[in-house]
Amino acid sequence: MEPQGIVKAFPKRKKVRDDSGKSIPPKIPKEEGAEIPEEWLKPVTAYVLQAGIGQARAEIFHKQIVQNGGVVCSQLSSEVTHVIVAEDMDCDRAFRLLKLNKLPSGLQLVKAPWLSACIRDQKLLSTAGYRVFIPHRYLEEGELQKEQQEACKIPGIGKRMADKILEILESGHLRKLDHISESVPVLELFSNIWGAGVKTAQMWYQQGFRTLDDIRTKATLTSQQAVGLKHYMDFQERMPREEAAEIEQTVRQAALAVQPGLVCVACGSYRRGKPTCGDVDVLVTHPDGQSHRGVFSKLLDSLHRSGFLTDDLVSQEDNGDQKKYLGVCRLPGPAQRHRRLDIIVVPYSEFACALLYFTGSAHFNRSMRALAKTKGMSLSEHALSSAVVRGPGGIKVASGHALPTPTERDVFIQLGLPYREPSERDW
Ligand code: 8DG
Ligand code: CA
Ligand code: CA
Repeated sequence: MEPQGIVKAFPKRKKVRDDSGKSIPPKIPKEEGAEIPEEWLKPVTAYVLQAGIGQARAEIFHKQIVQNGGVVCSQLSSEVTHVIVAEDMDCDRAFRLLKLNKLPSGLQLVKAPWLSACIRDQKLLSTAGYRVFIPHRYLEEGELQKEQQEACKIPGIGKRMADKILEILESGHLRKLDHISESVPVLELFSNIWGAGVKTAQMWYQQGFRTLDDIRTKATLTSQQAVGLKHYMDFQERMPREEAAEIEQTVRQAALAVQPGLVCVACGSYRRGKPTCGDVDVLVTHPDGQSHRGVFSKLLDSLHRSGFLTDDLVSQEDNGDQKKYLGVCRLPGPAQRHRRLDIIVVPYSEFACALLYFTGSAHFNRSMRALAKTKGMSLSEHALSSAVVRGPGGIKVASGHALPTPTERDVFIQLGLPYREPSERDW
């Protein structure tokens, strides 16, 4: 027969509710004489590792454990189920103090706040989130397998991911993320420099840089990043669409002075009707199909000479017949900010597809390209092409011929879609 503890000889006392409806633990009636232990800590045989907890607190823990039915051992033995450690105790130190090489089976290293929470709630709470994370080197082979089994059972979860899941379950967080969460705002700050991506931002972070001043004084910058840093604040801000219209008009006037009859259209968010624009994307073409030639460099020279273009970022002349410039401009007058400006010169035969592409949105373009693919066509900023032959795995084995698309509408028609106004392409 199971030996009956002193608690079991008494009927269980029901929890009572106070005025607020909150359940409160029953008080041990004074008339019952000596303190009668509650049973809920019965499964716990604890050893309190005093380091970092302090003698006074350790004594309170001892008293509470015993009073609630648990057992306290004065040293670590095979009966101990829970070692109570200070909240900031790390695994290496705990193992050193406990003189352990491996974690004995059935033993948990639990942080003191777990015990405090149990005492507060007067019940045995789960140790999840309070356990000290135990790296593999401290686990017995059997324990290790047992721990990994569960997480690895989930389809698609490999050992490395299972380890991370375990760490989160055991300790309540993933140490790798401690570092990441600190670096996130800095990485964001750095990657907002035009020309600096996440990789560069990470490299700078690893080099110990934390502020834009660090970058300015200590980092090695490409010429684009130097421009990006110089205009950091201006580039963070979107411009009102009225300003985008003035920039478009400035480019148009310069273009018409270079070559009469040129068509200049601000695309991107401006054409989609957005109230503010991150930059201005001006598409330039000539309806005679010829006179766009030679315009690119003449137009840029003119805009440089007038002082409208202040910095250059990229001048890409090798995209088929299209020429693309990325740079920085500023409207004349006081208190004007530097703005990002893209100028793209295209042959008239590609105008509709270029207009469609540079109007976006980027997400809309992706959807359109995906749709074209399902119909055996391919859509780019140059053309809508038909009869693309794809082999296994979707690899293009024969390129199609460009379909005539004099207007954006023709692209929609060829794809079997109803026309969408630019303002309806914002997804
Ligand atoms: P914004 O400048 O106001 O922030 O918005 P946007 O005008 O829509 O974006 P953008 O960066 O200036 O790009 C202009 C168009 O270029 C965009 O609407 C669609 C097209 N485009 C794509 N893919 C990509 C891409 O990967 N990056 C960029 N920058 N543009 C792209 O179709
Ligand atoms: Ca834009
Ligand atoms: Ca742009």
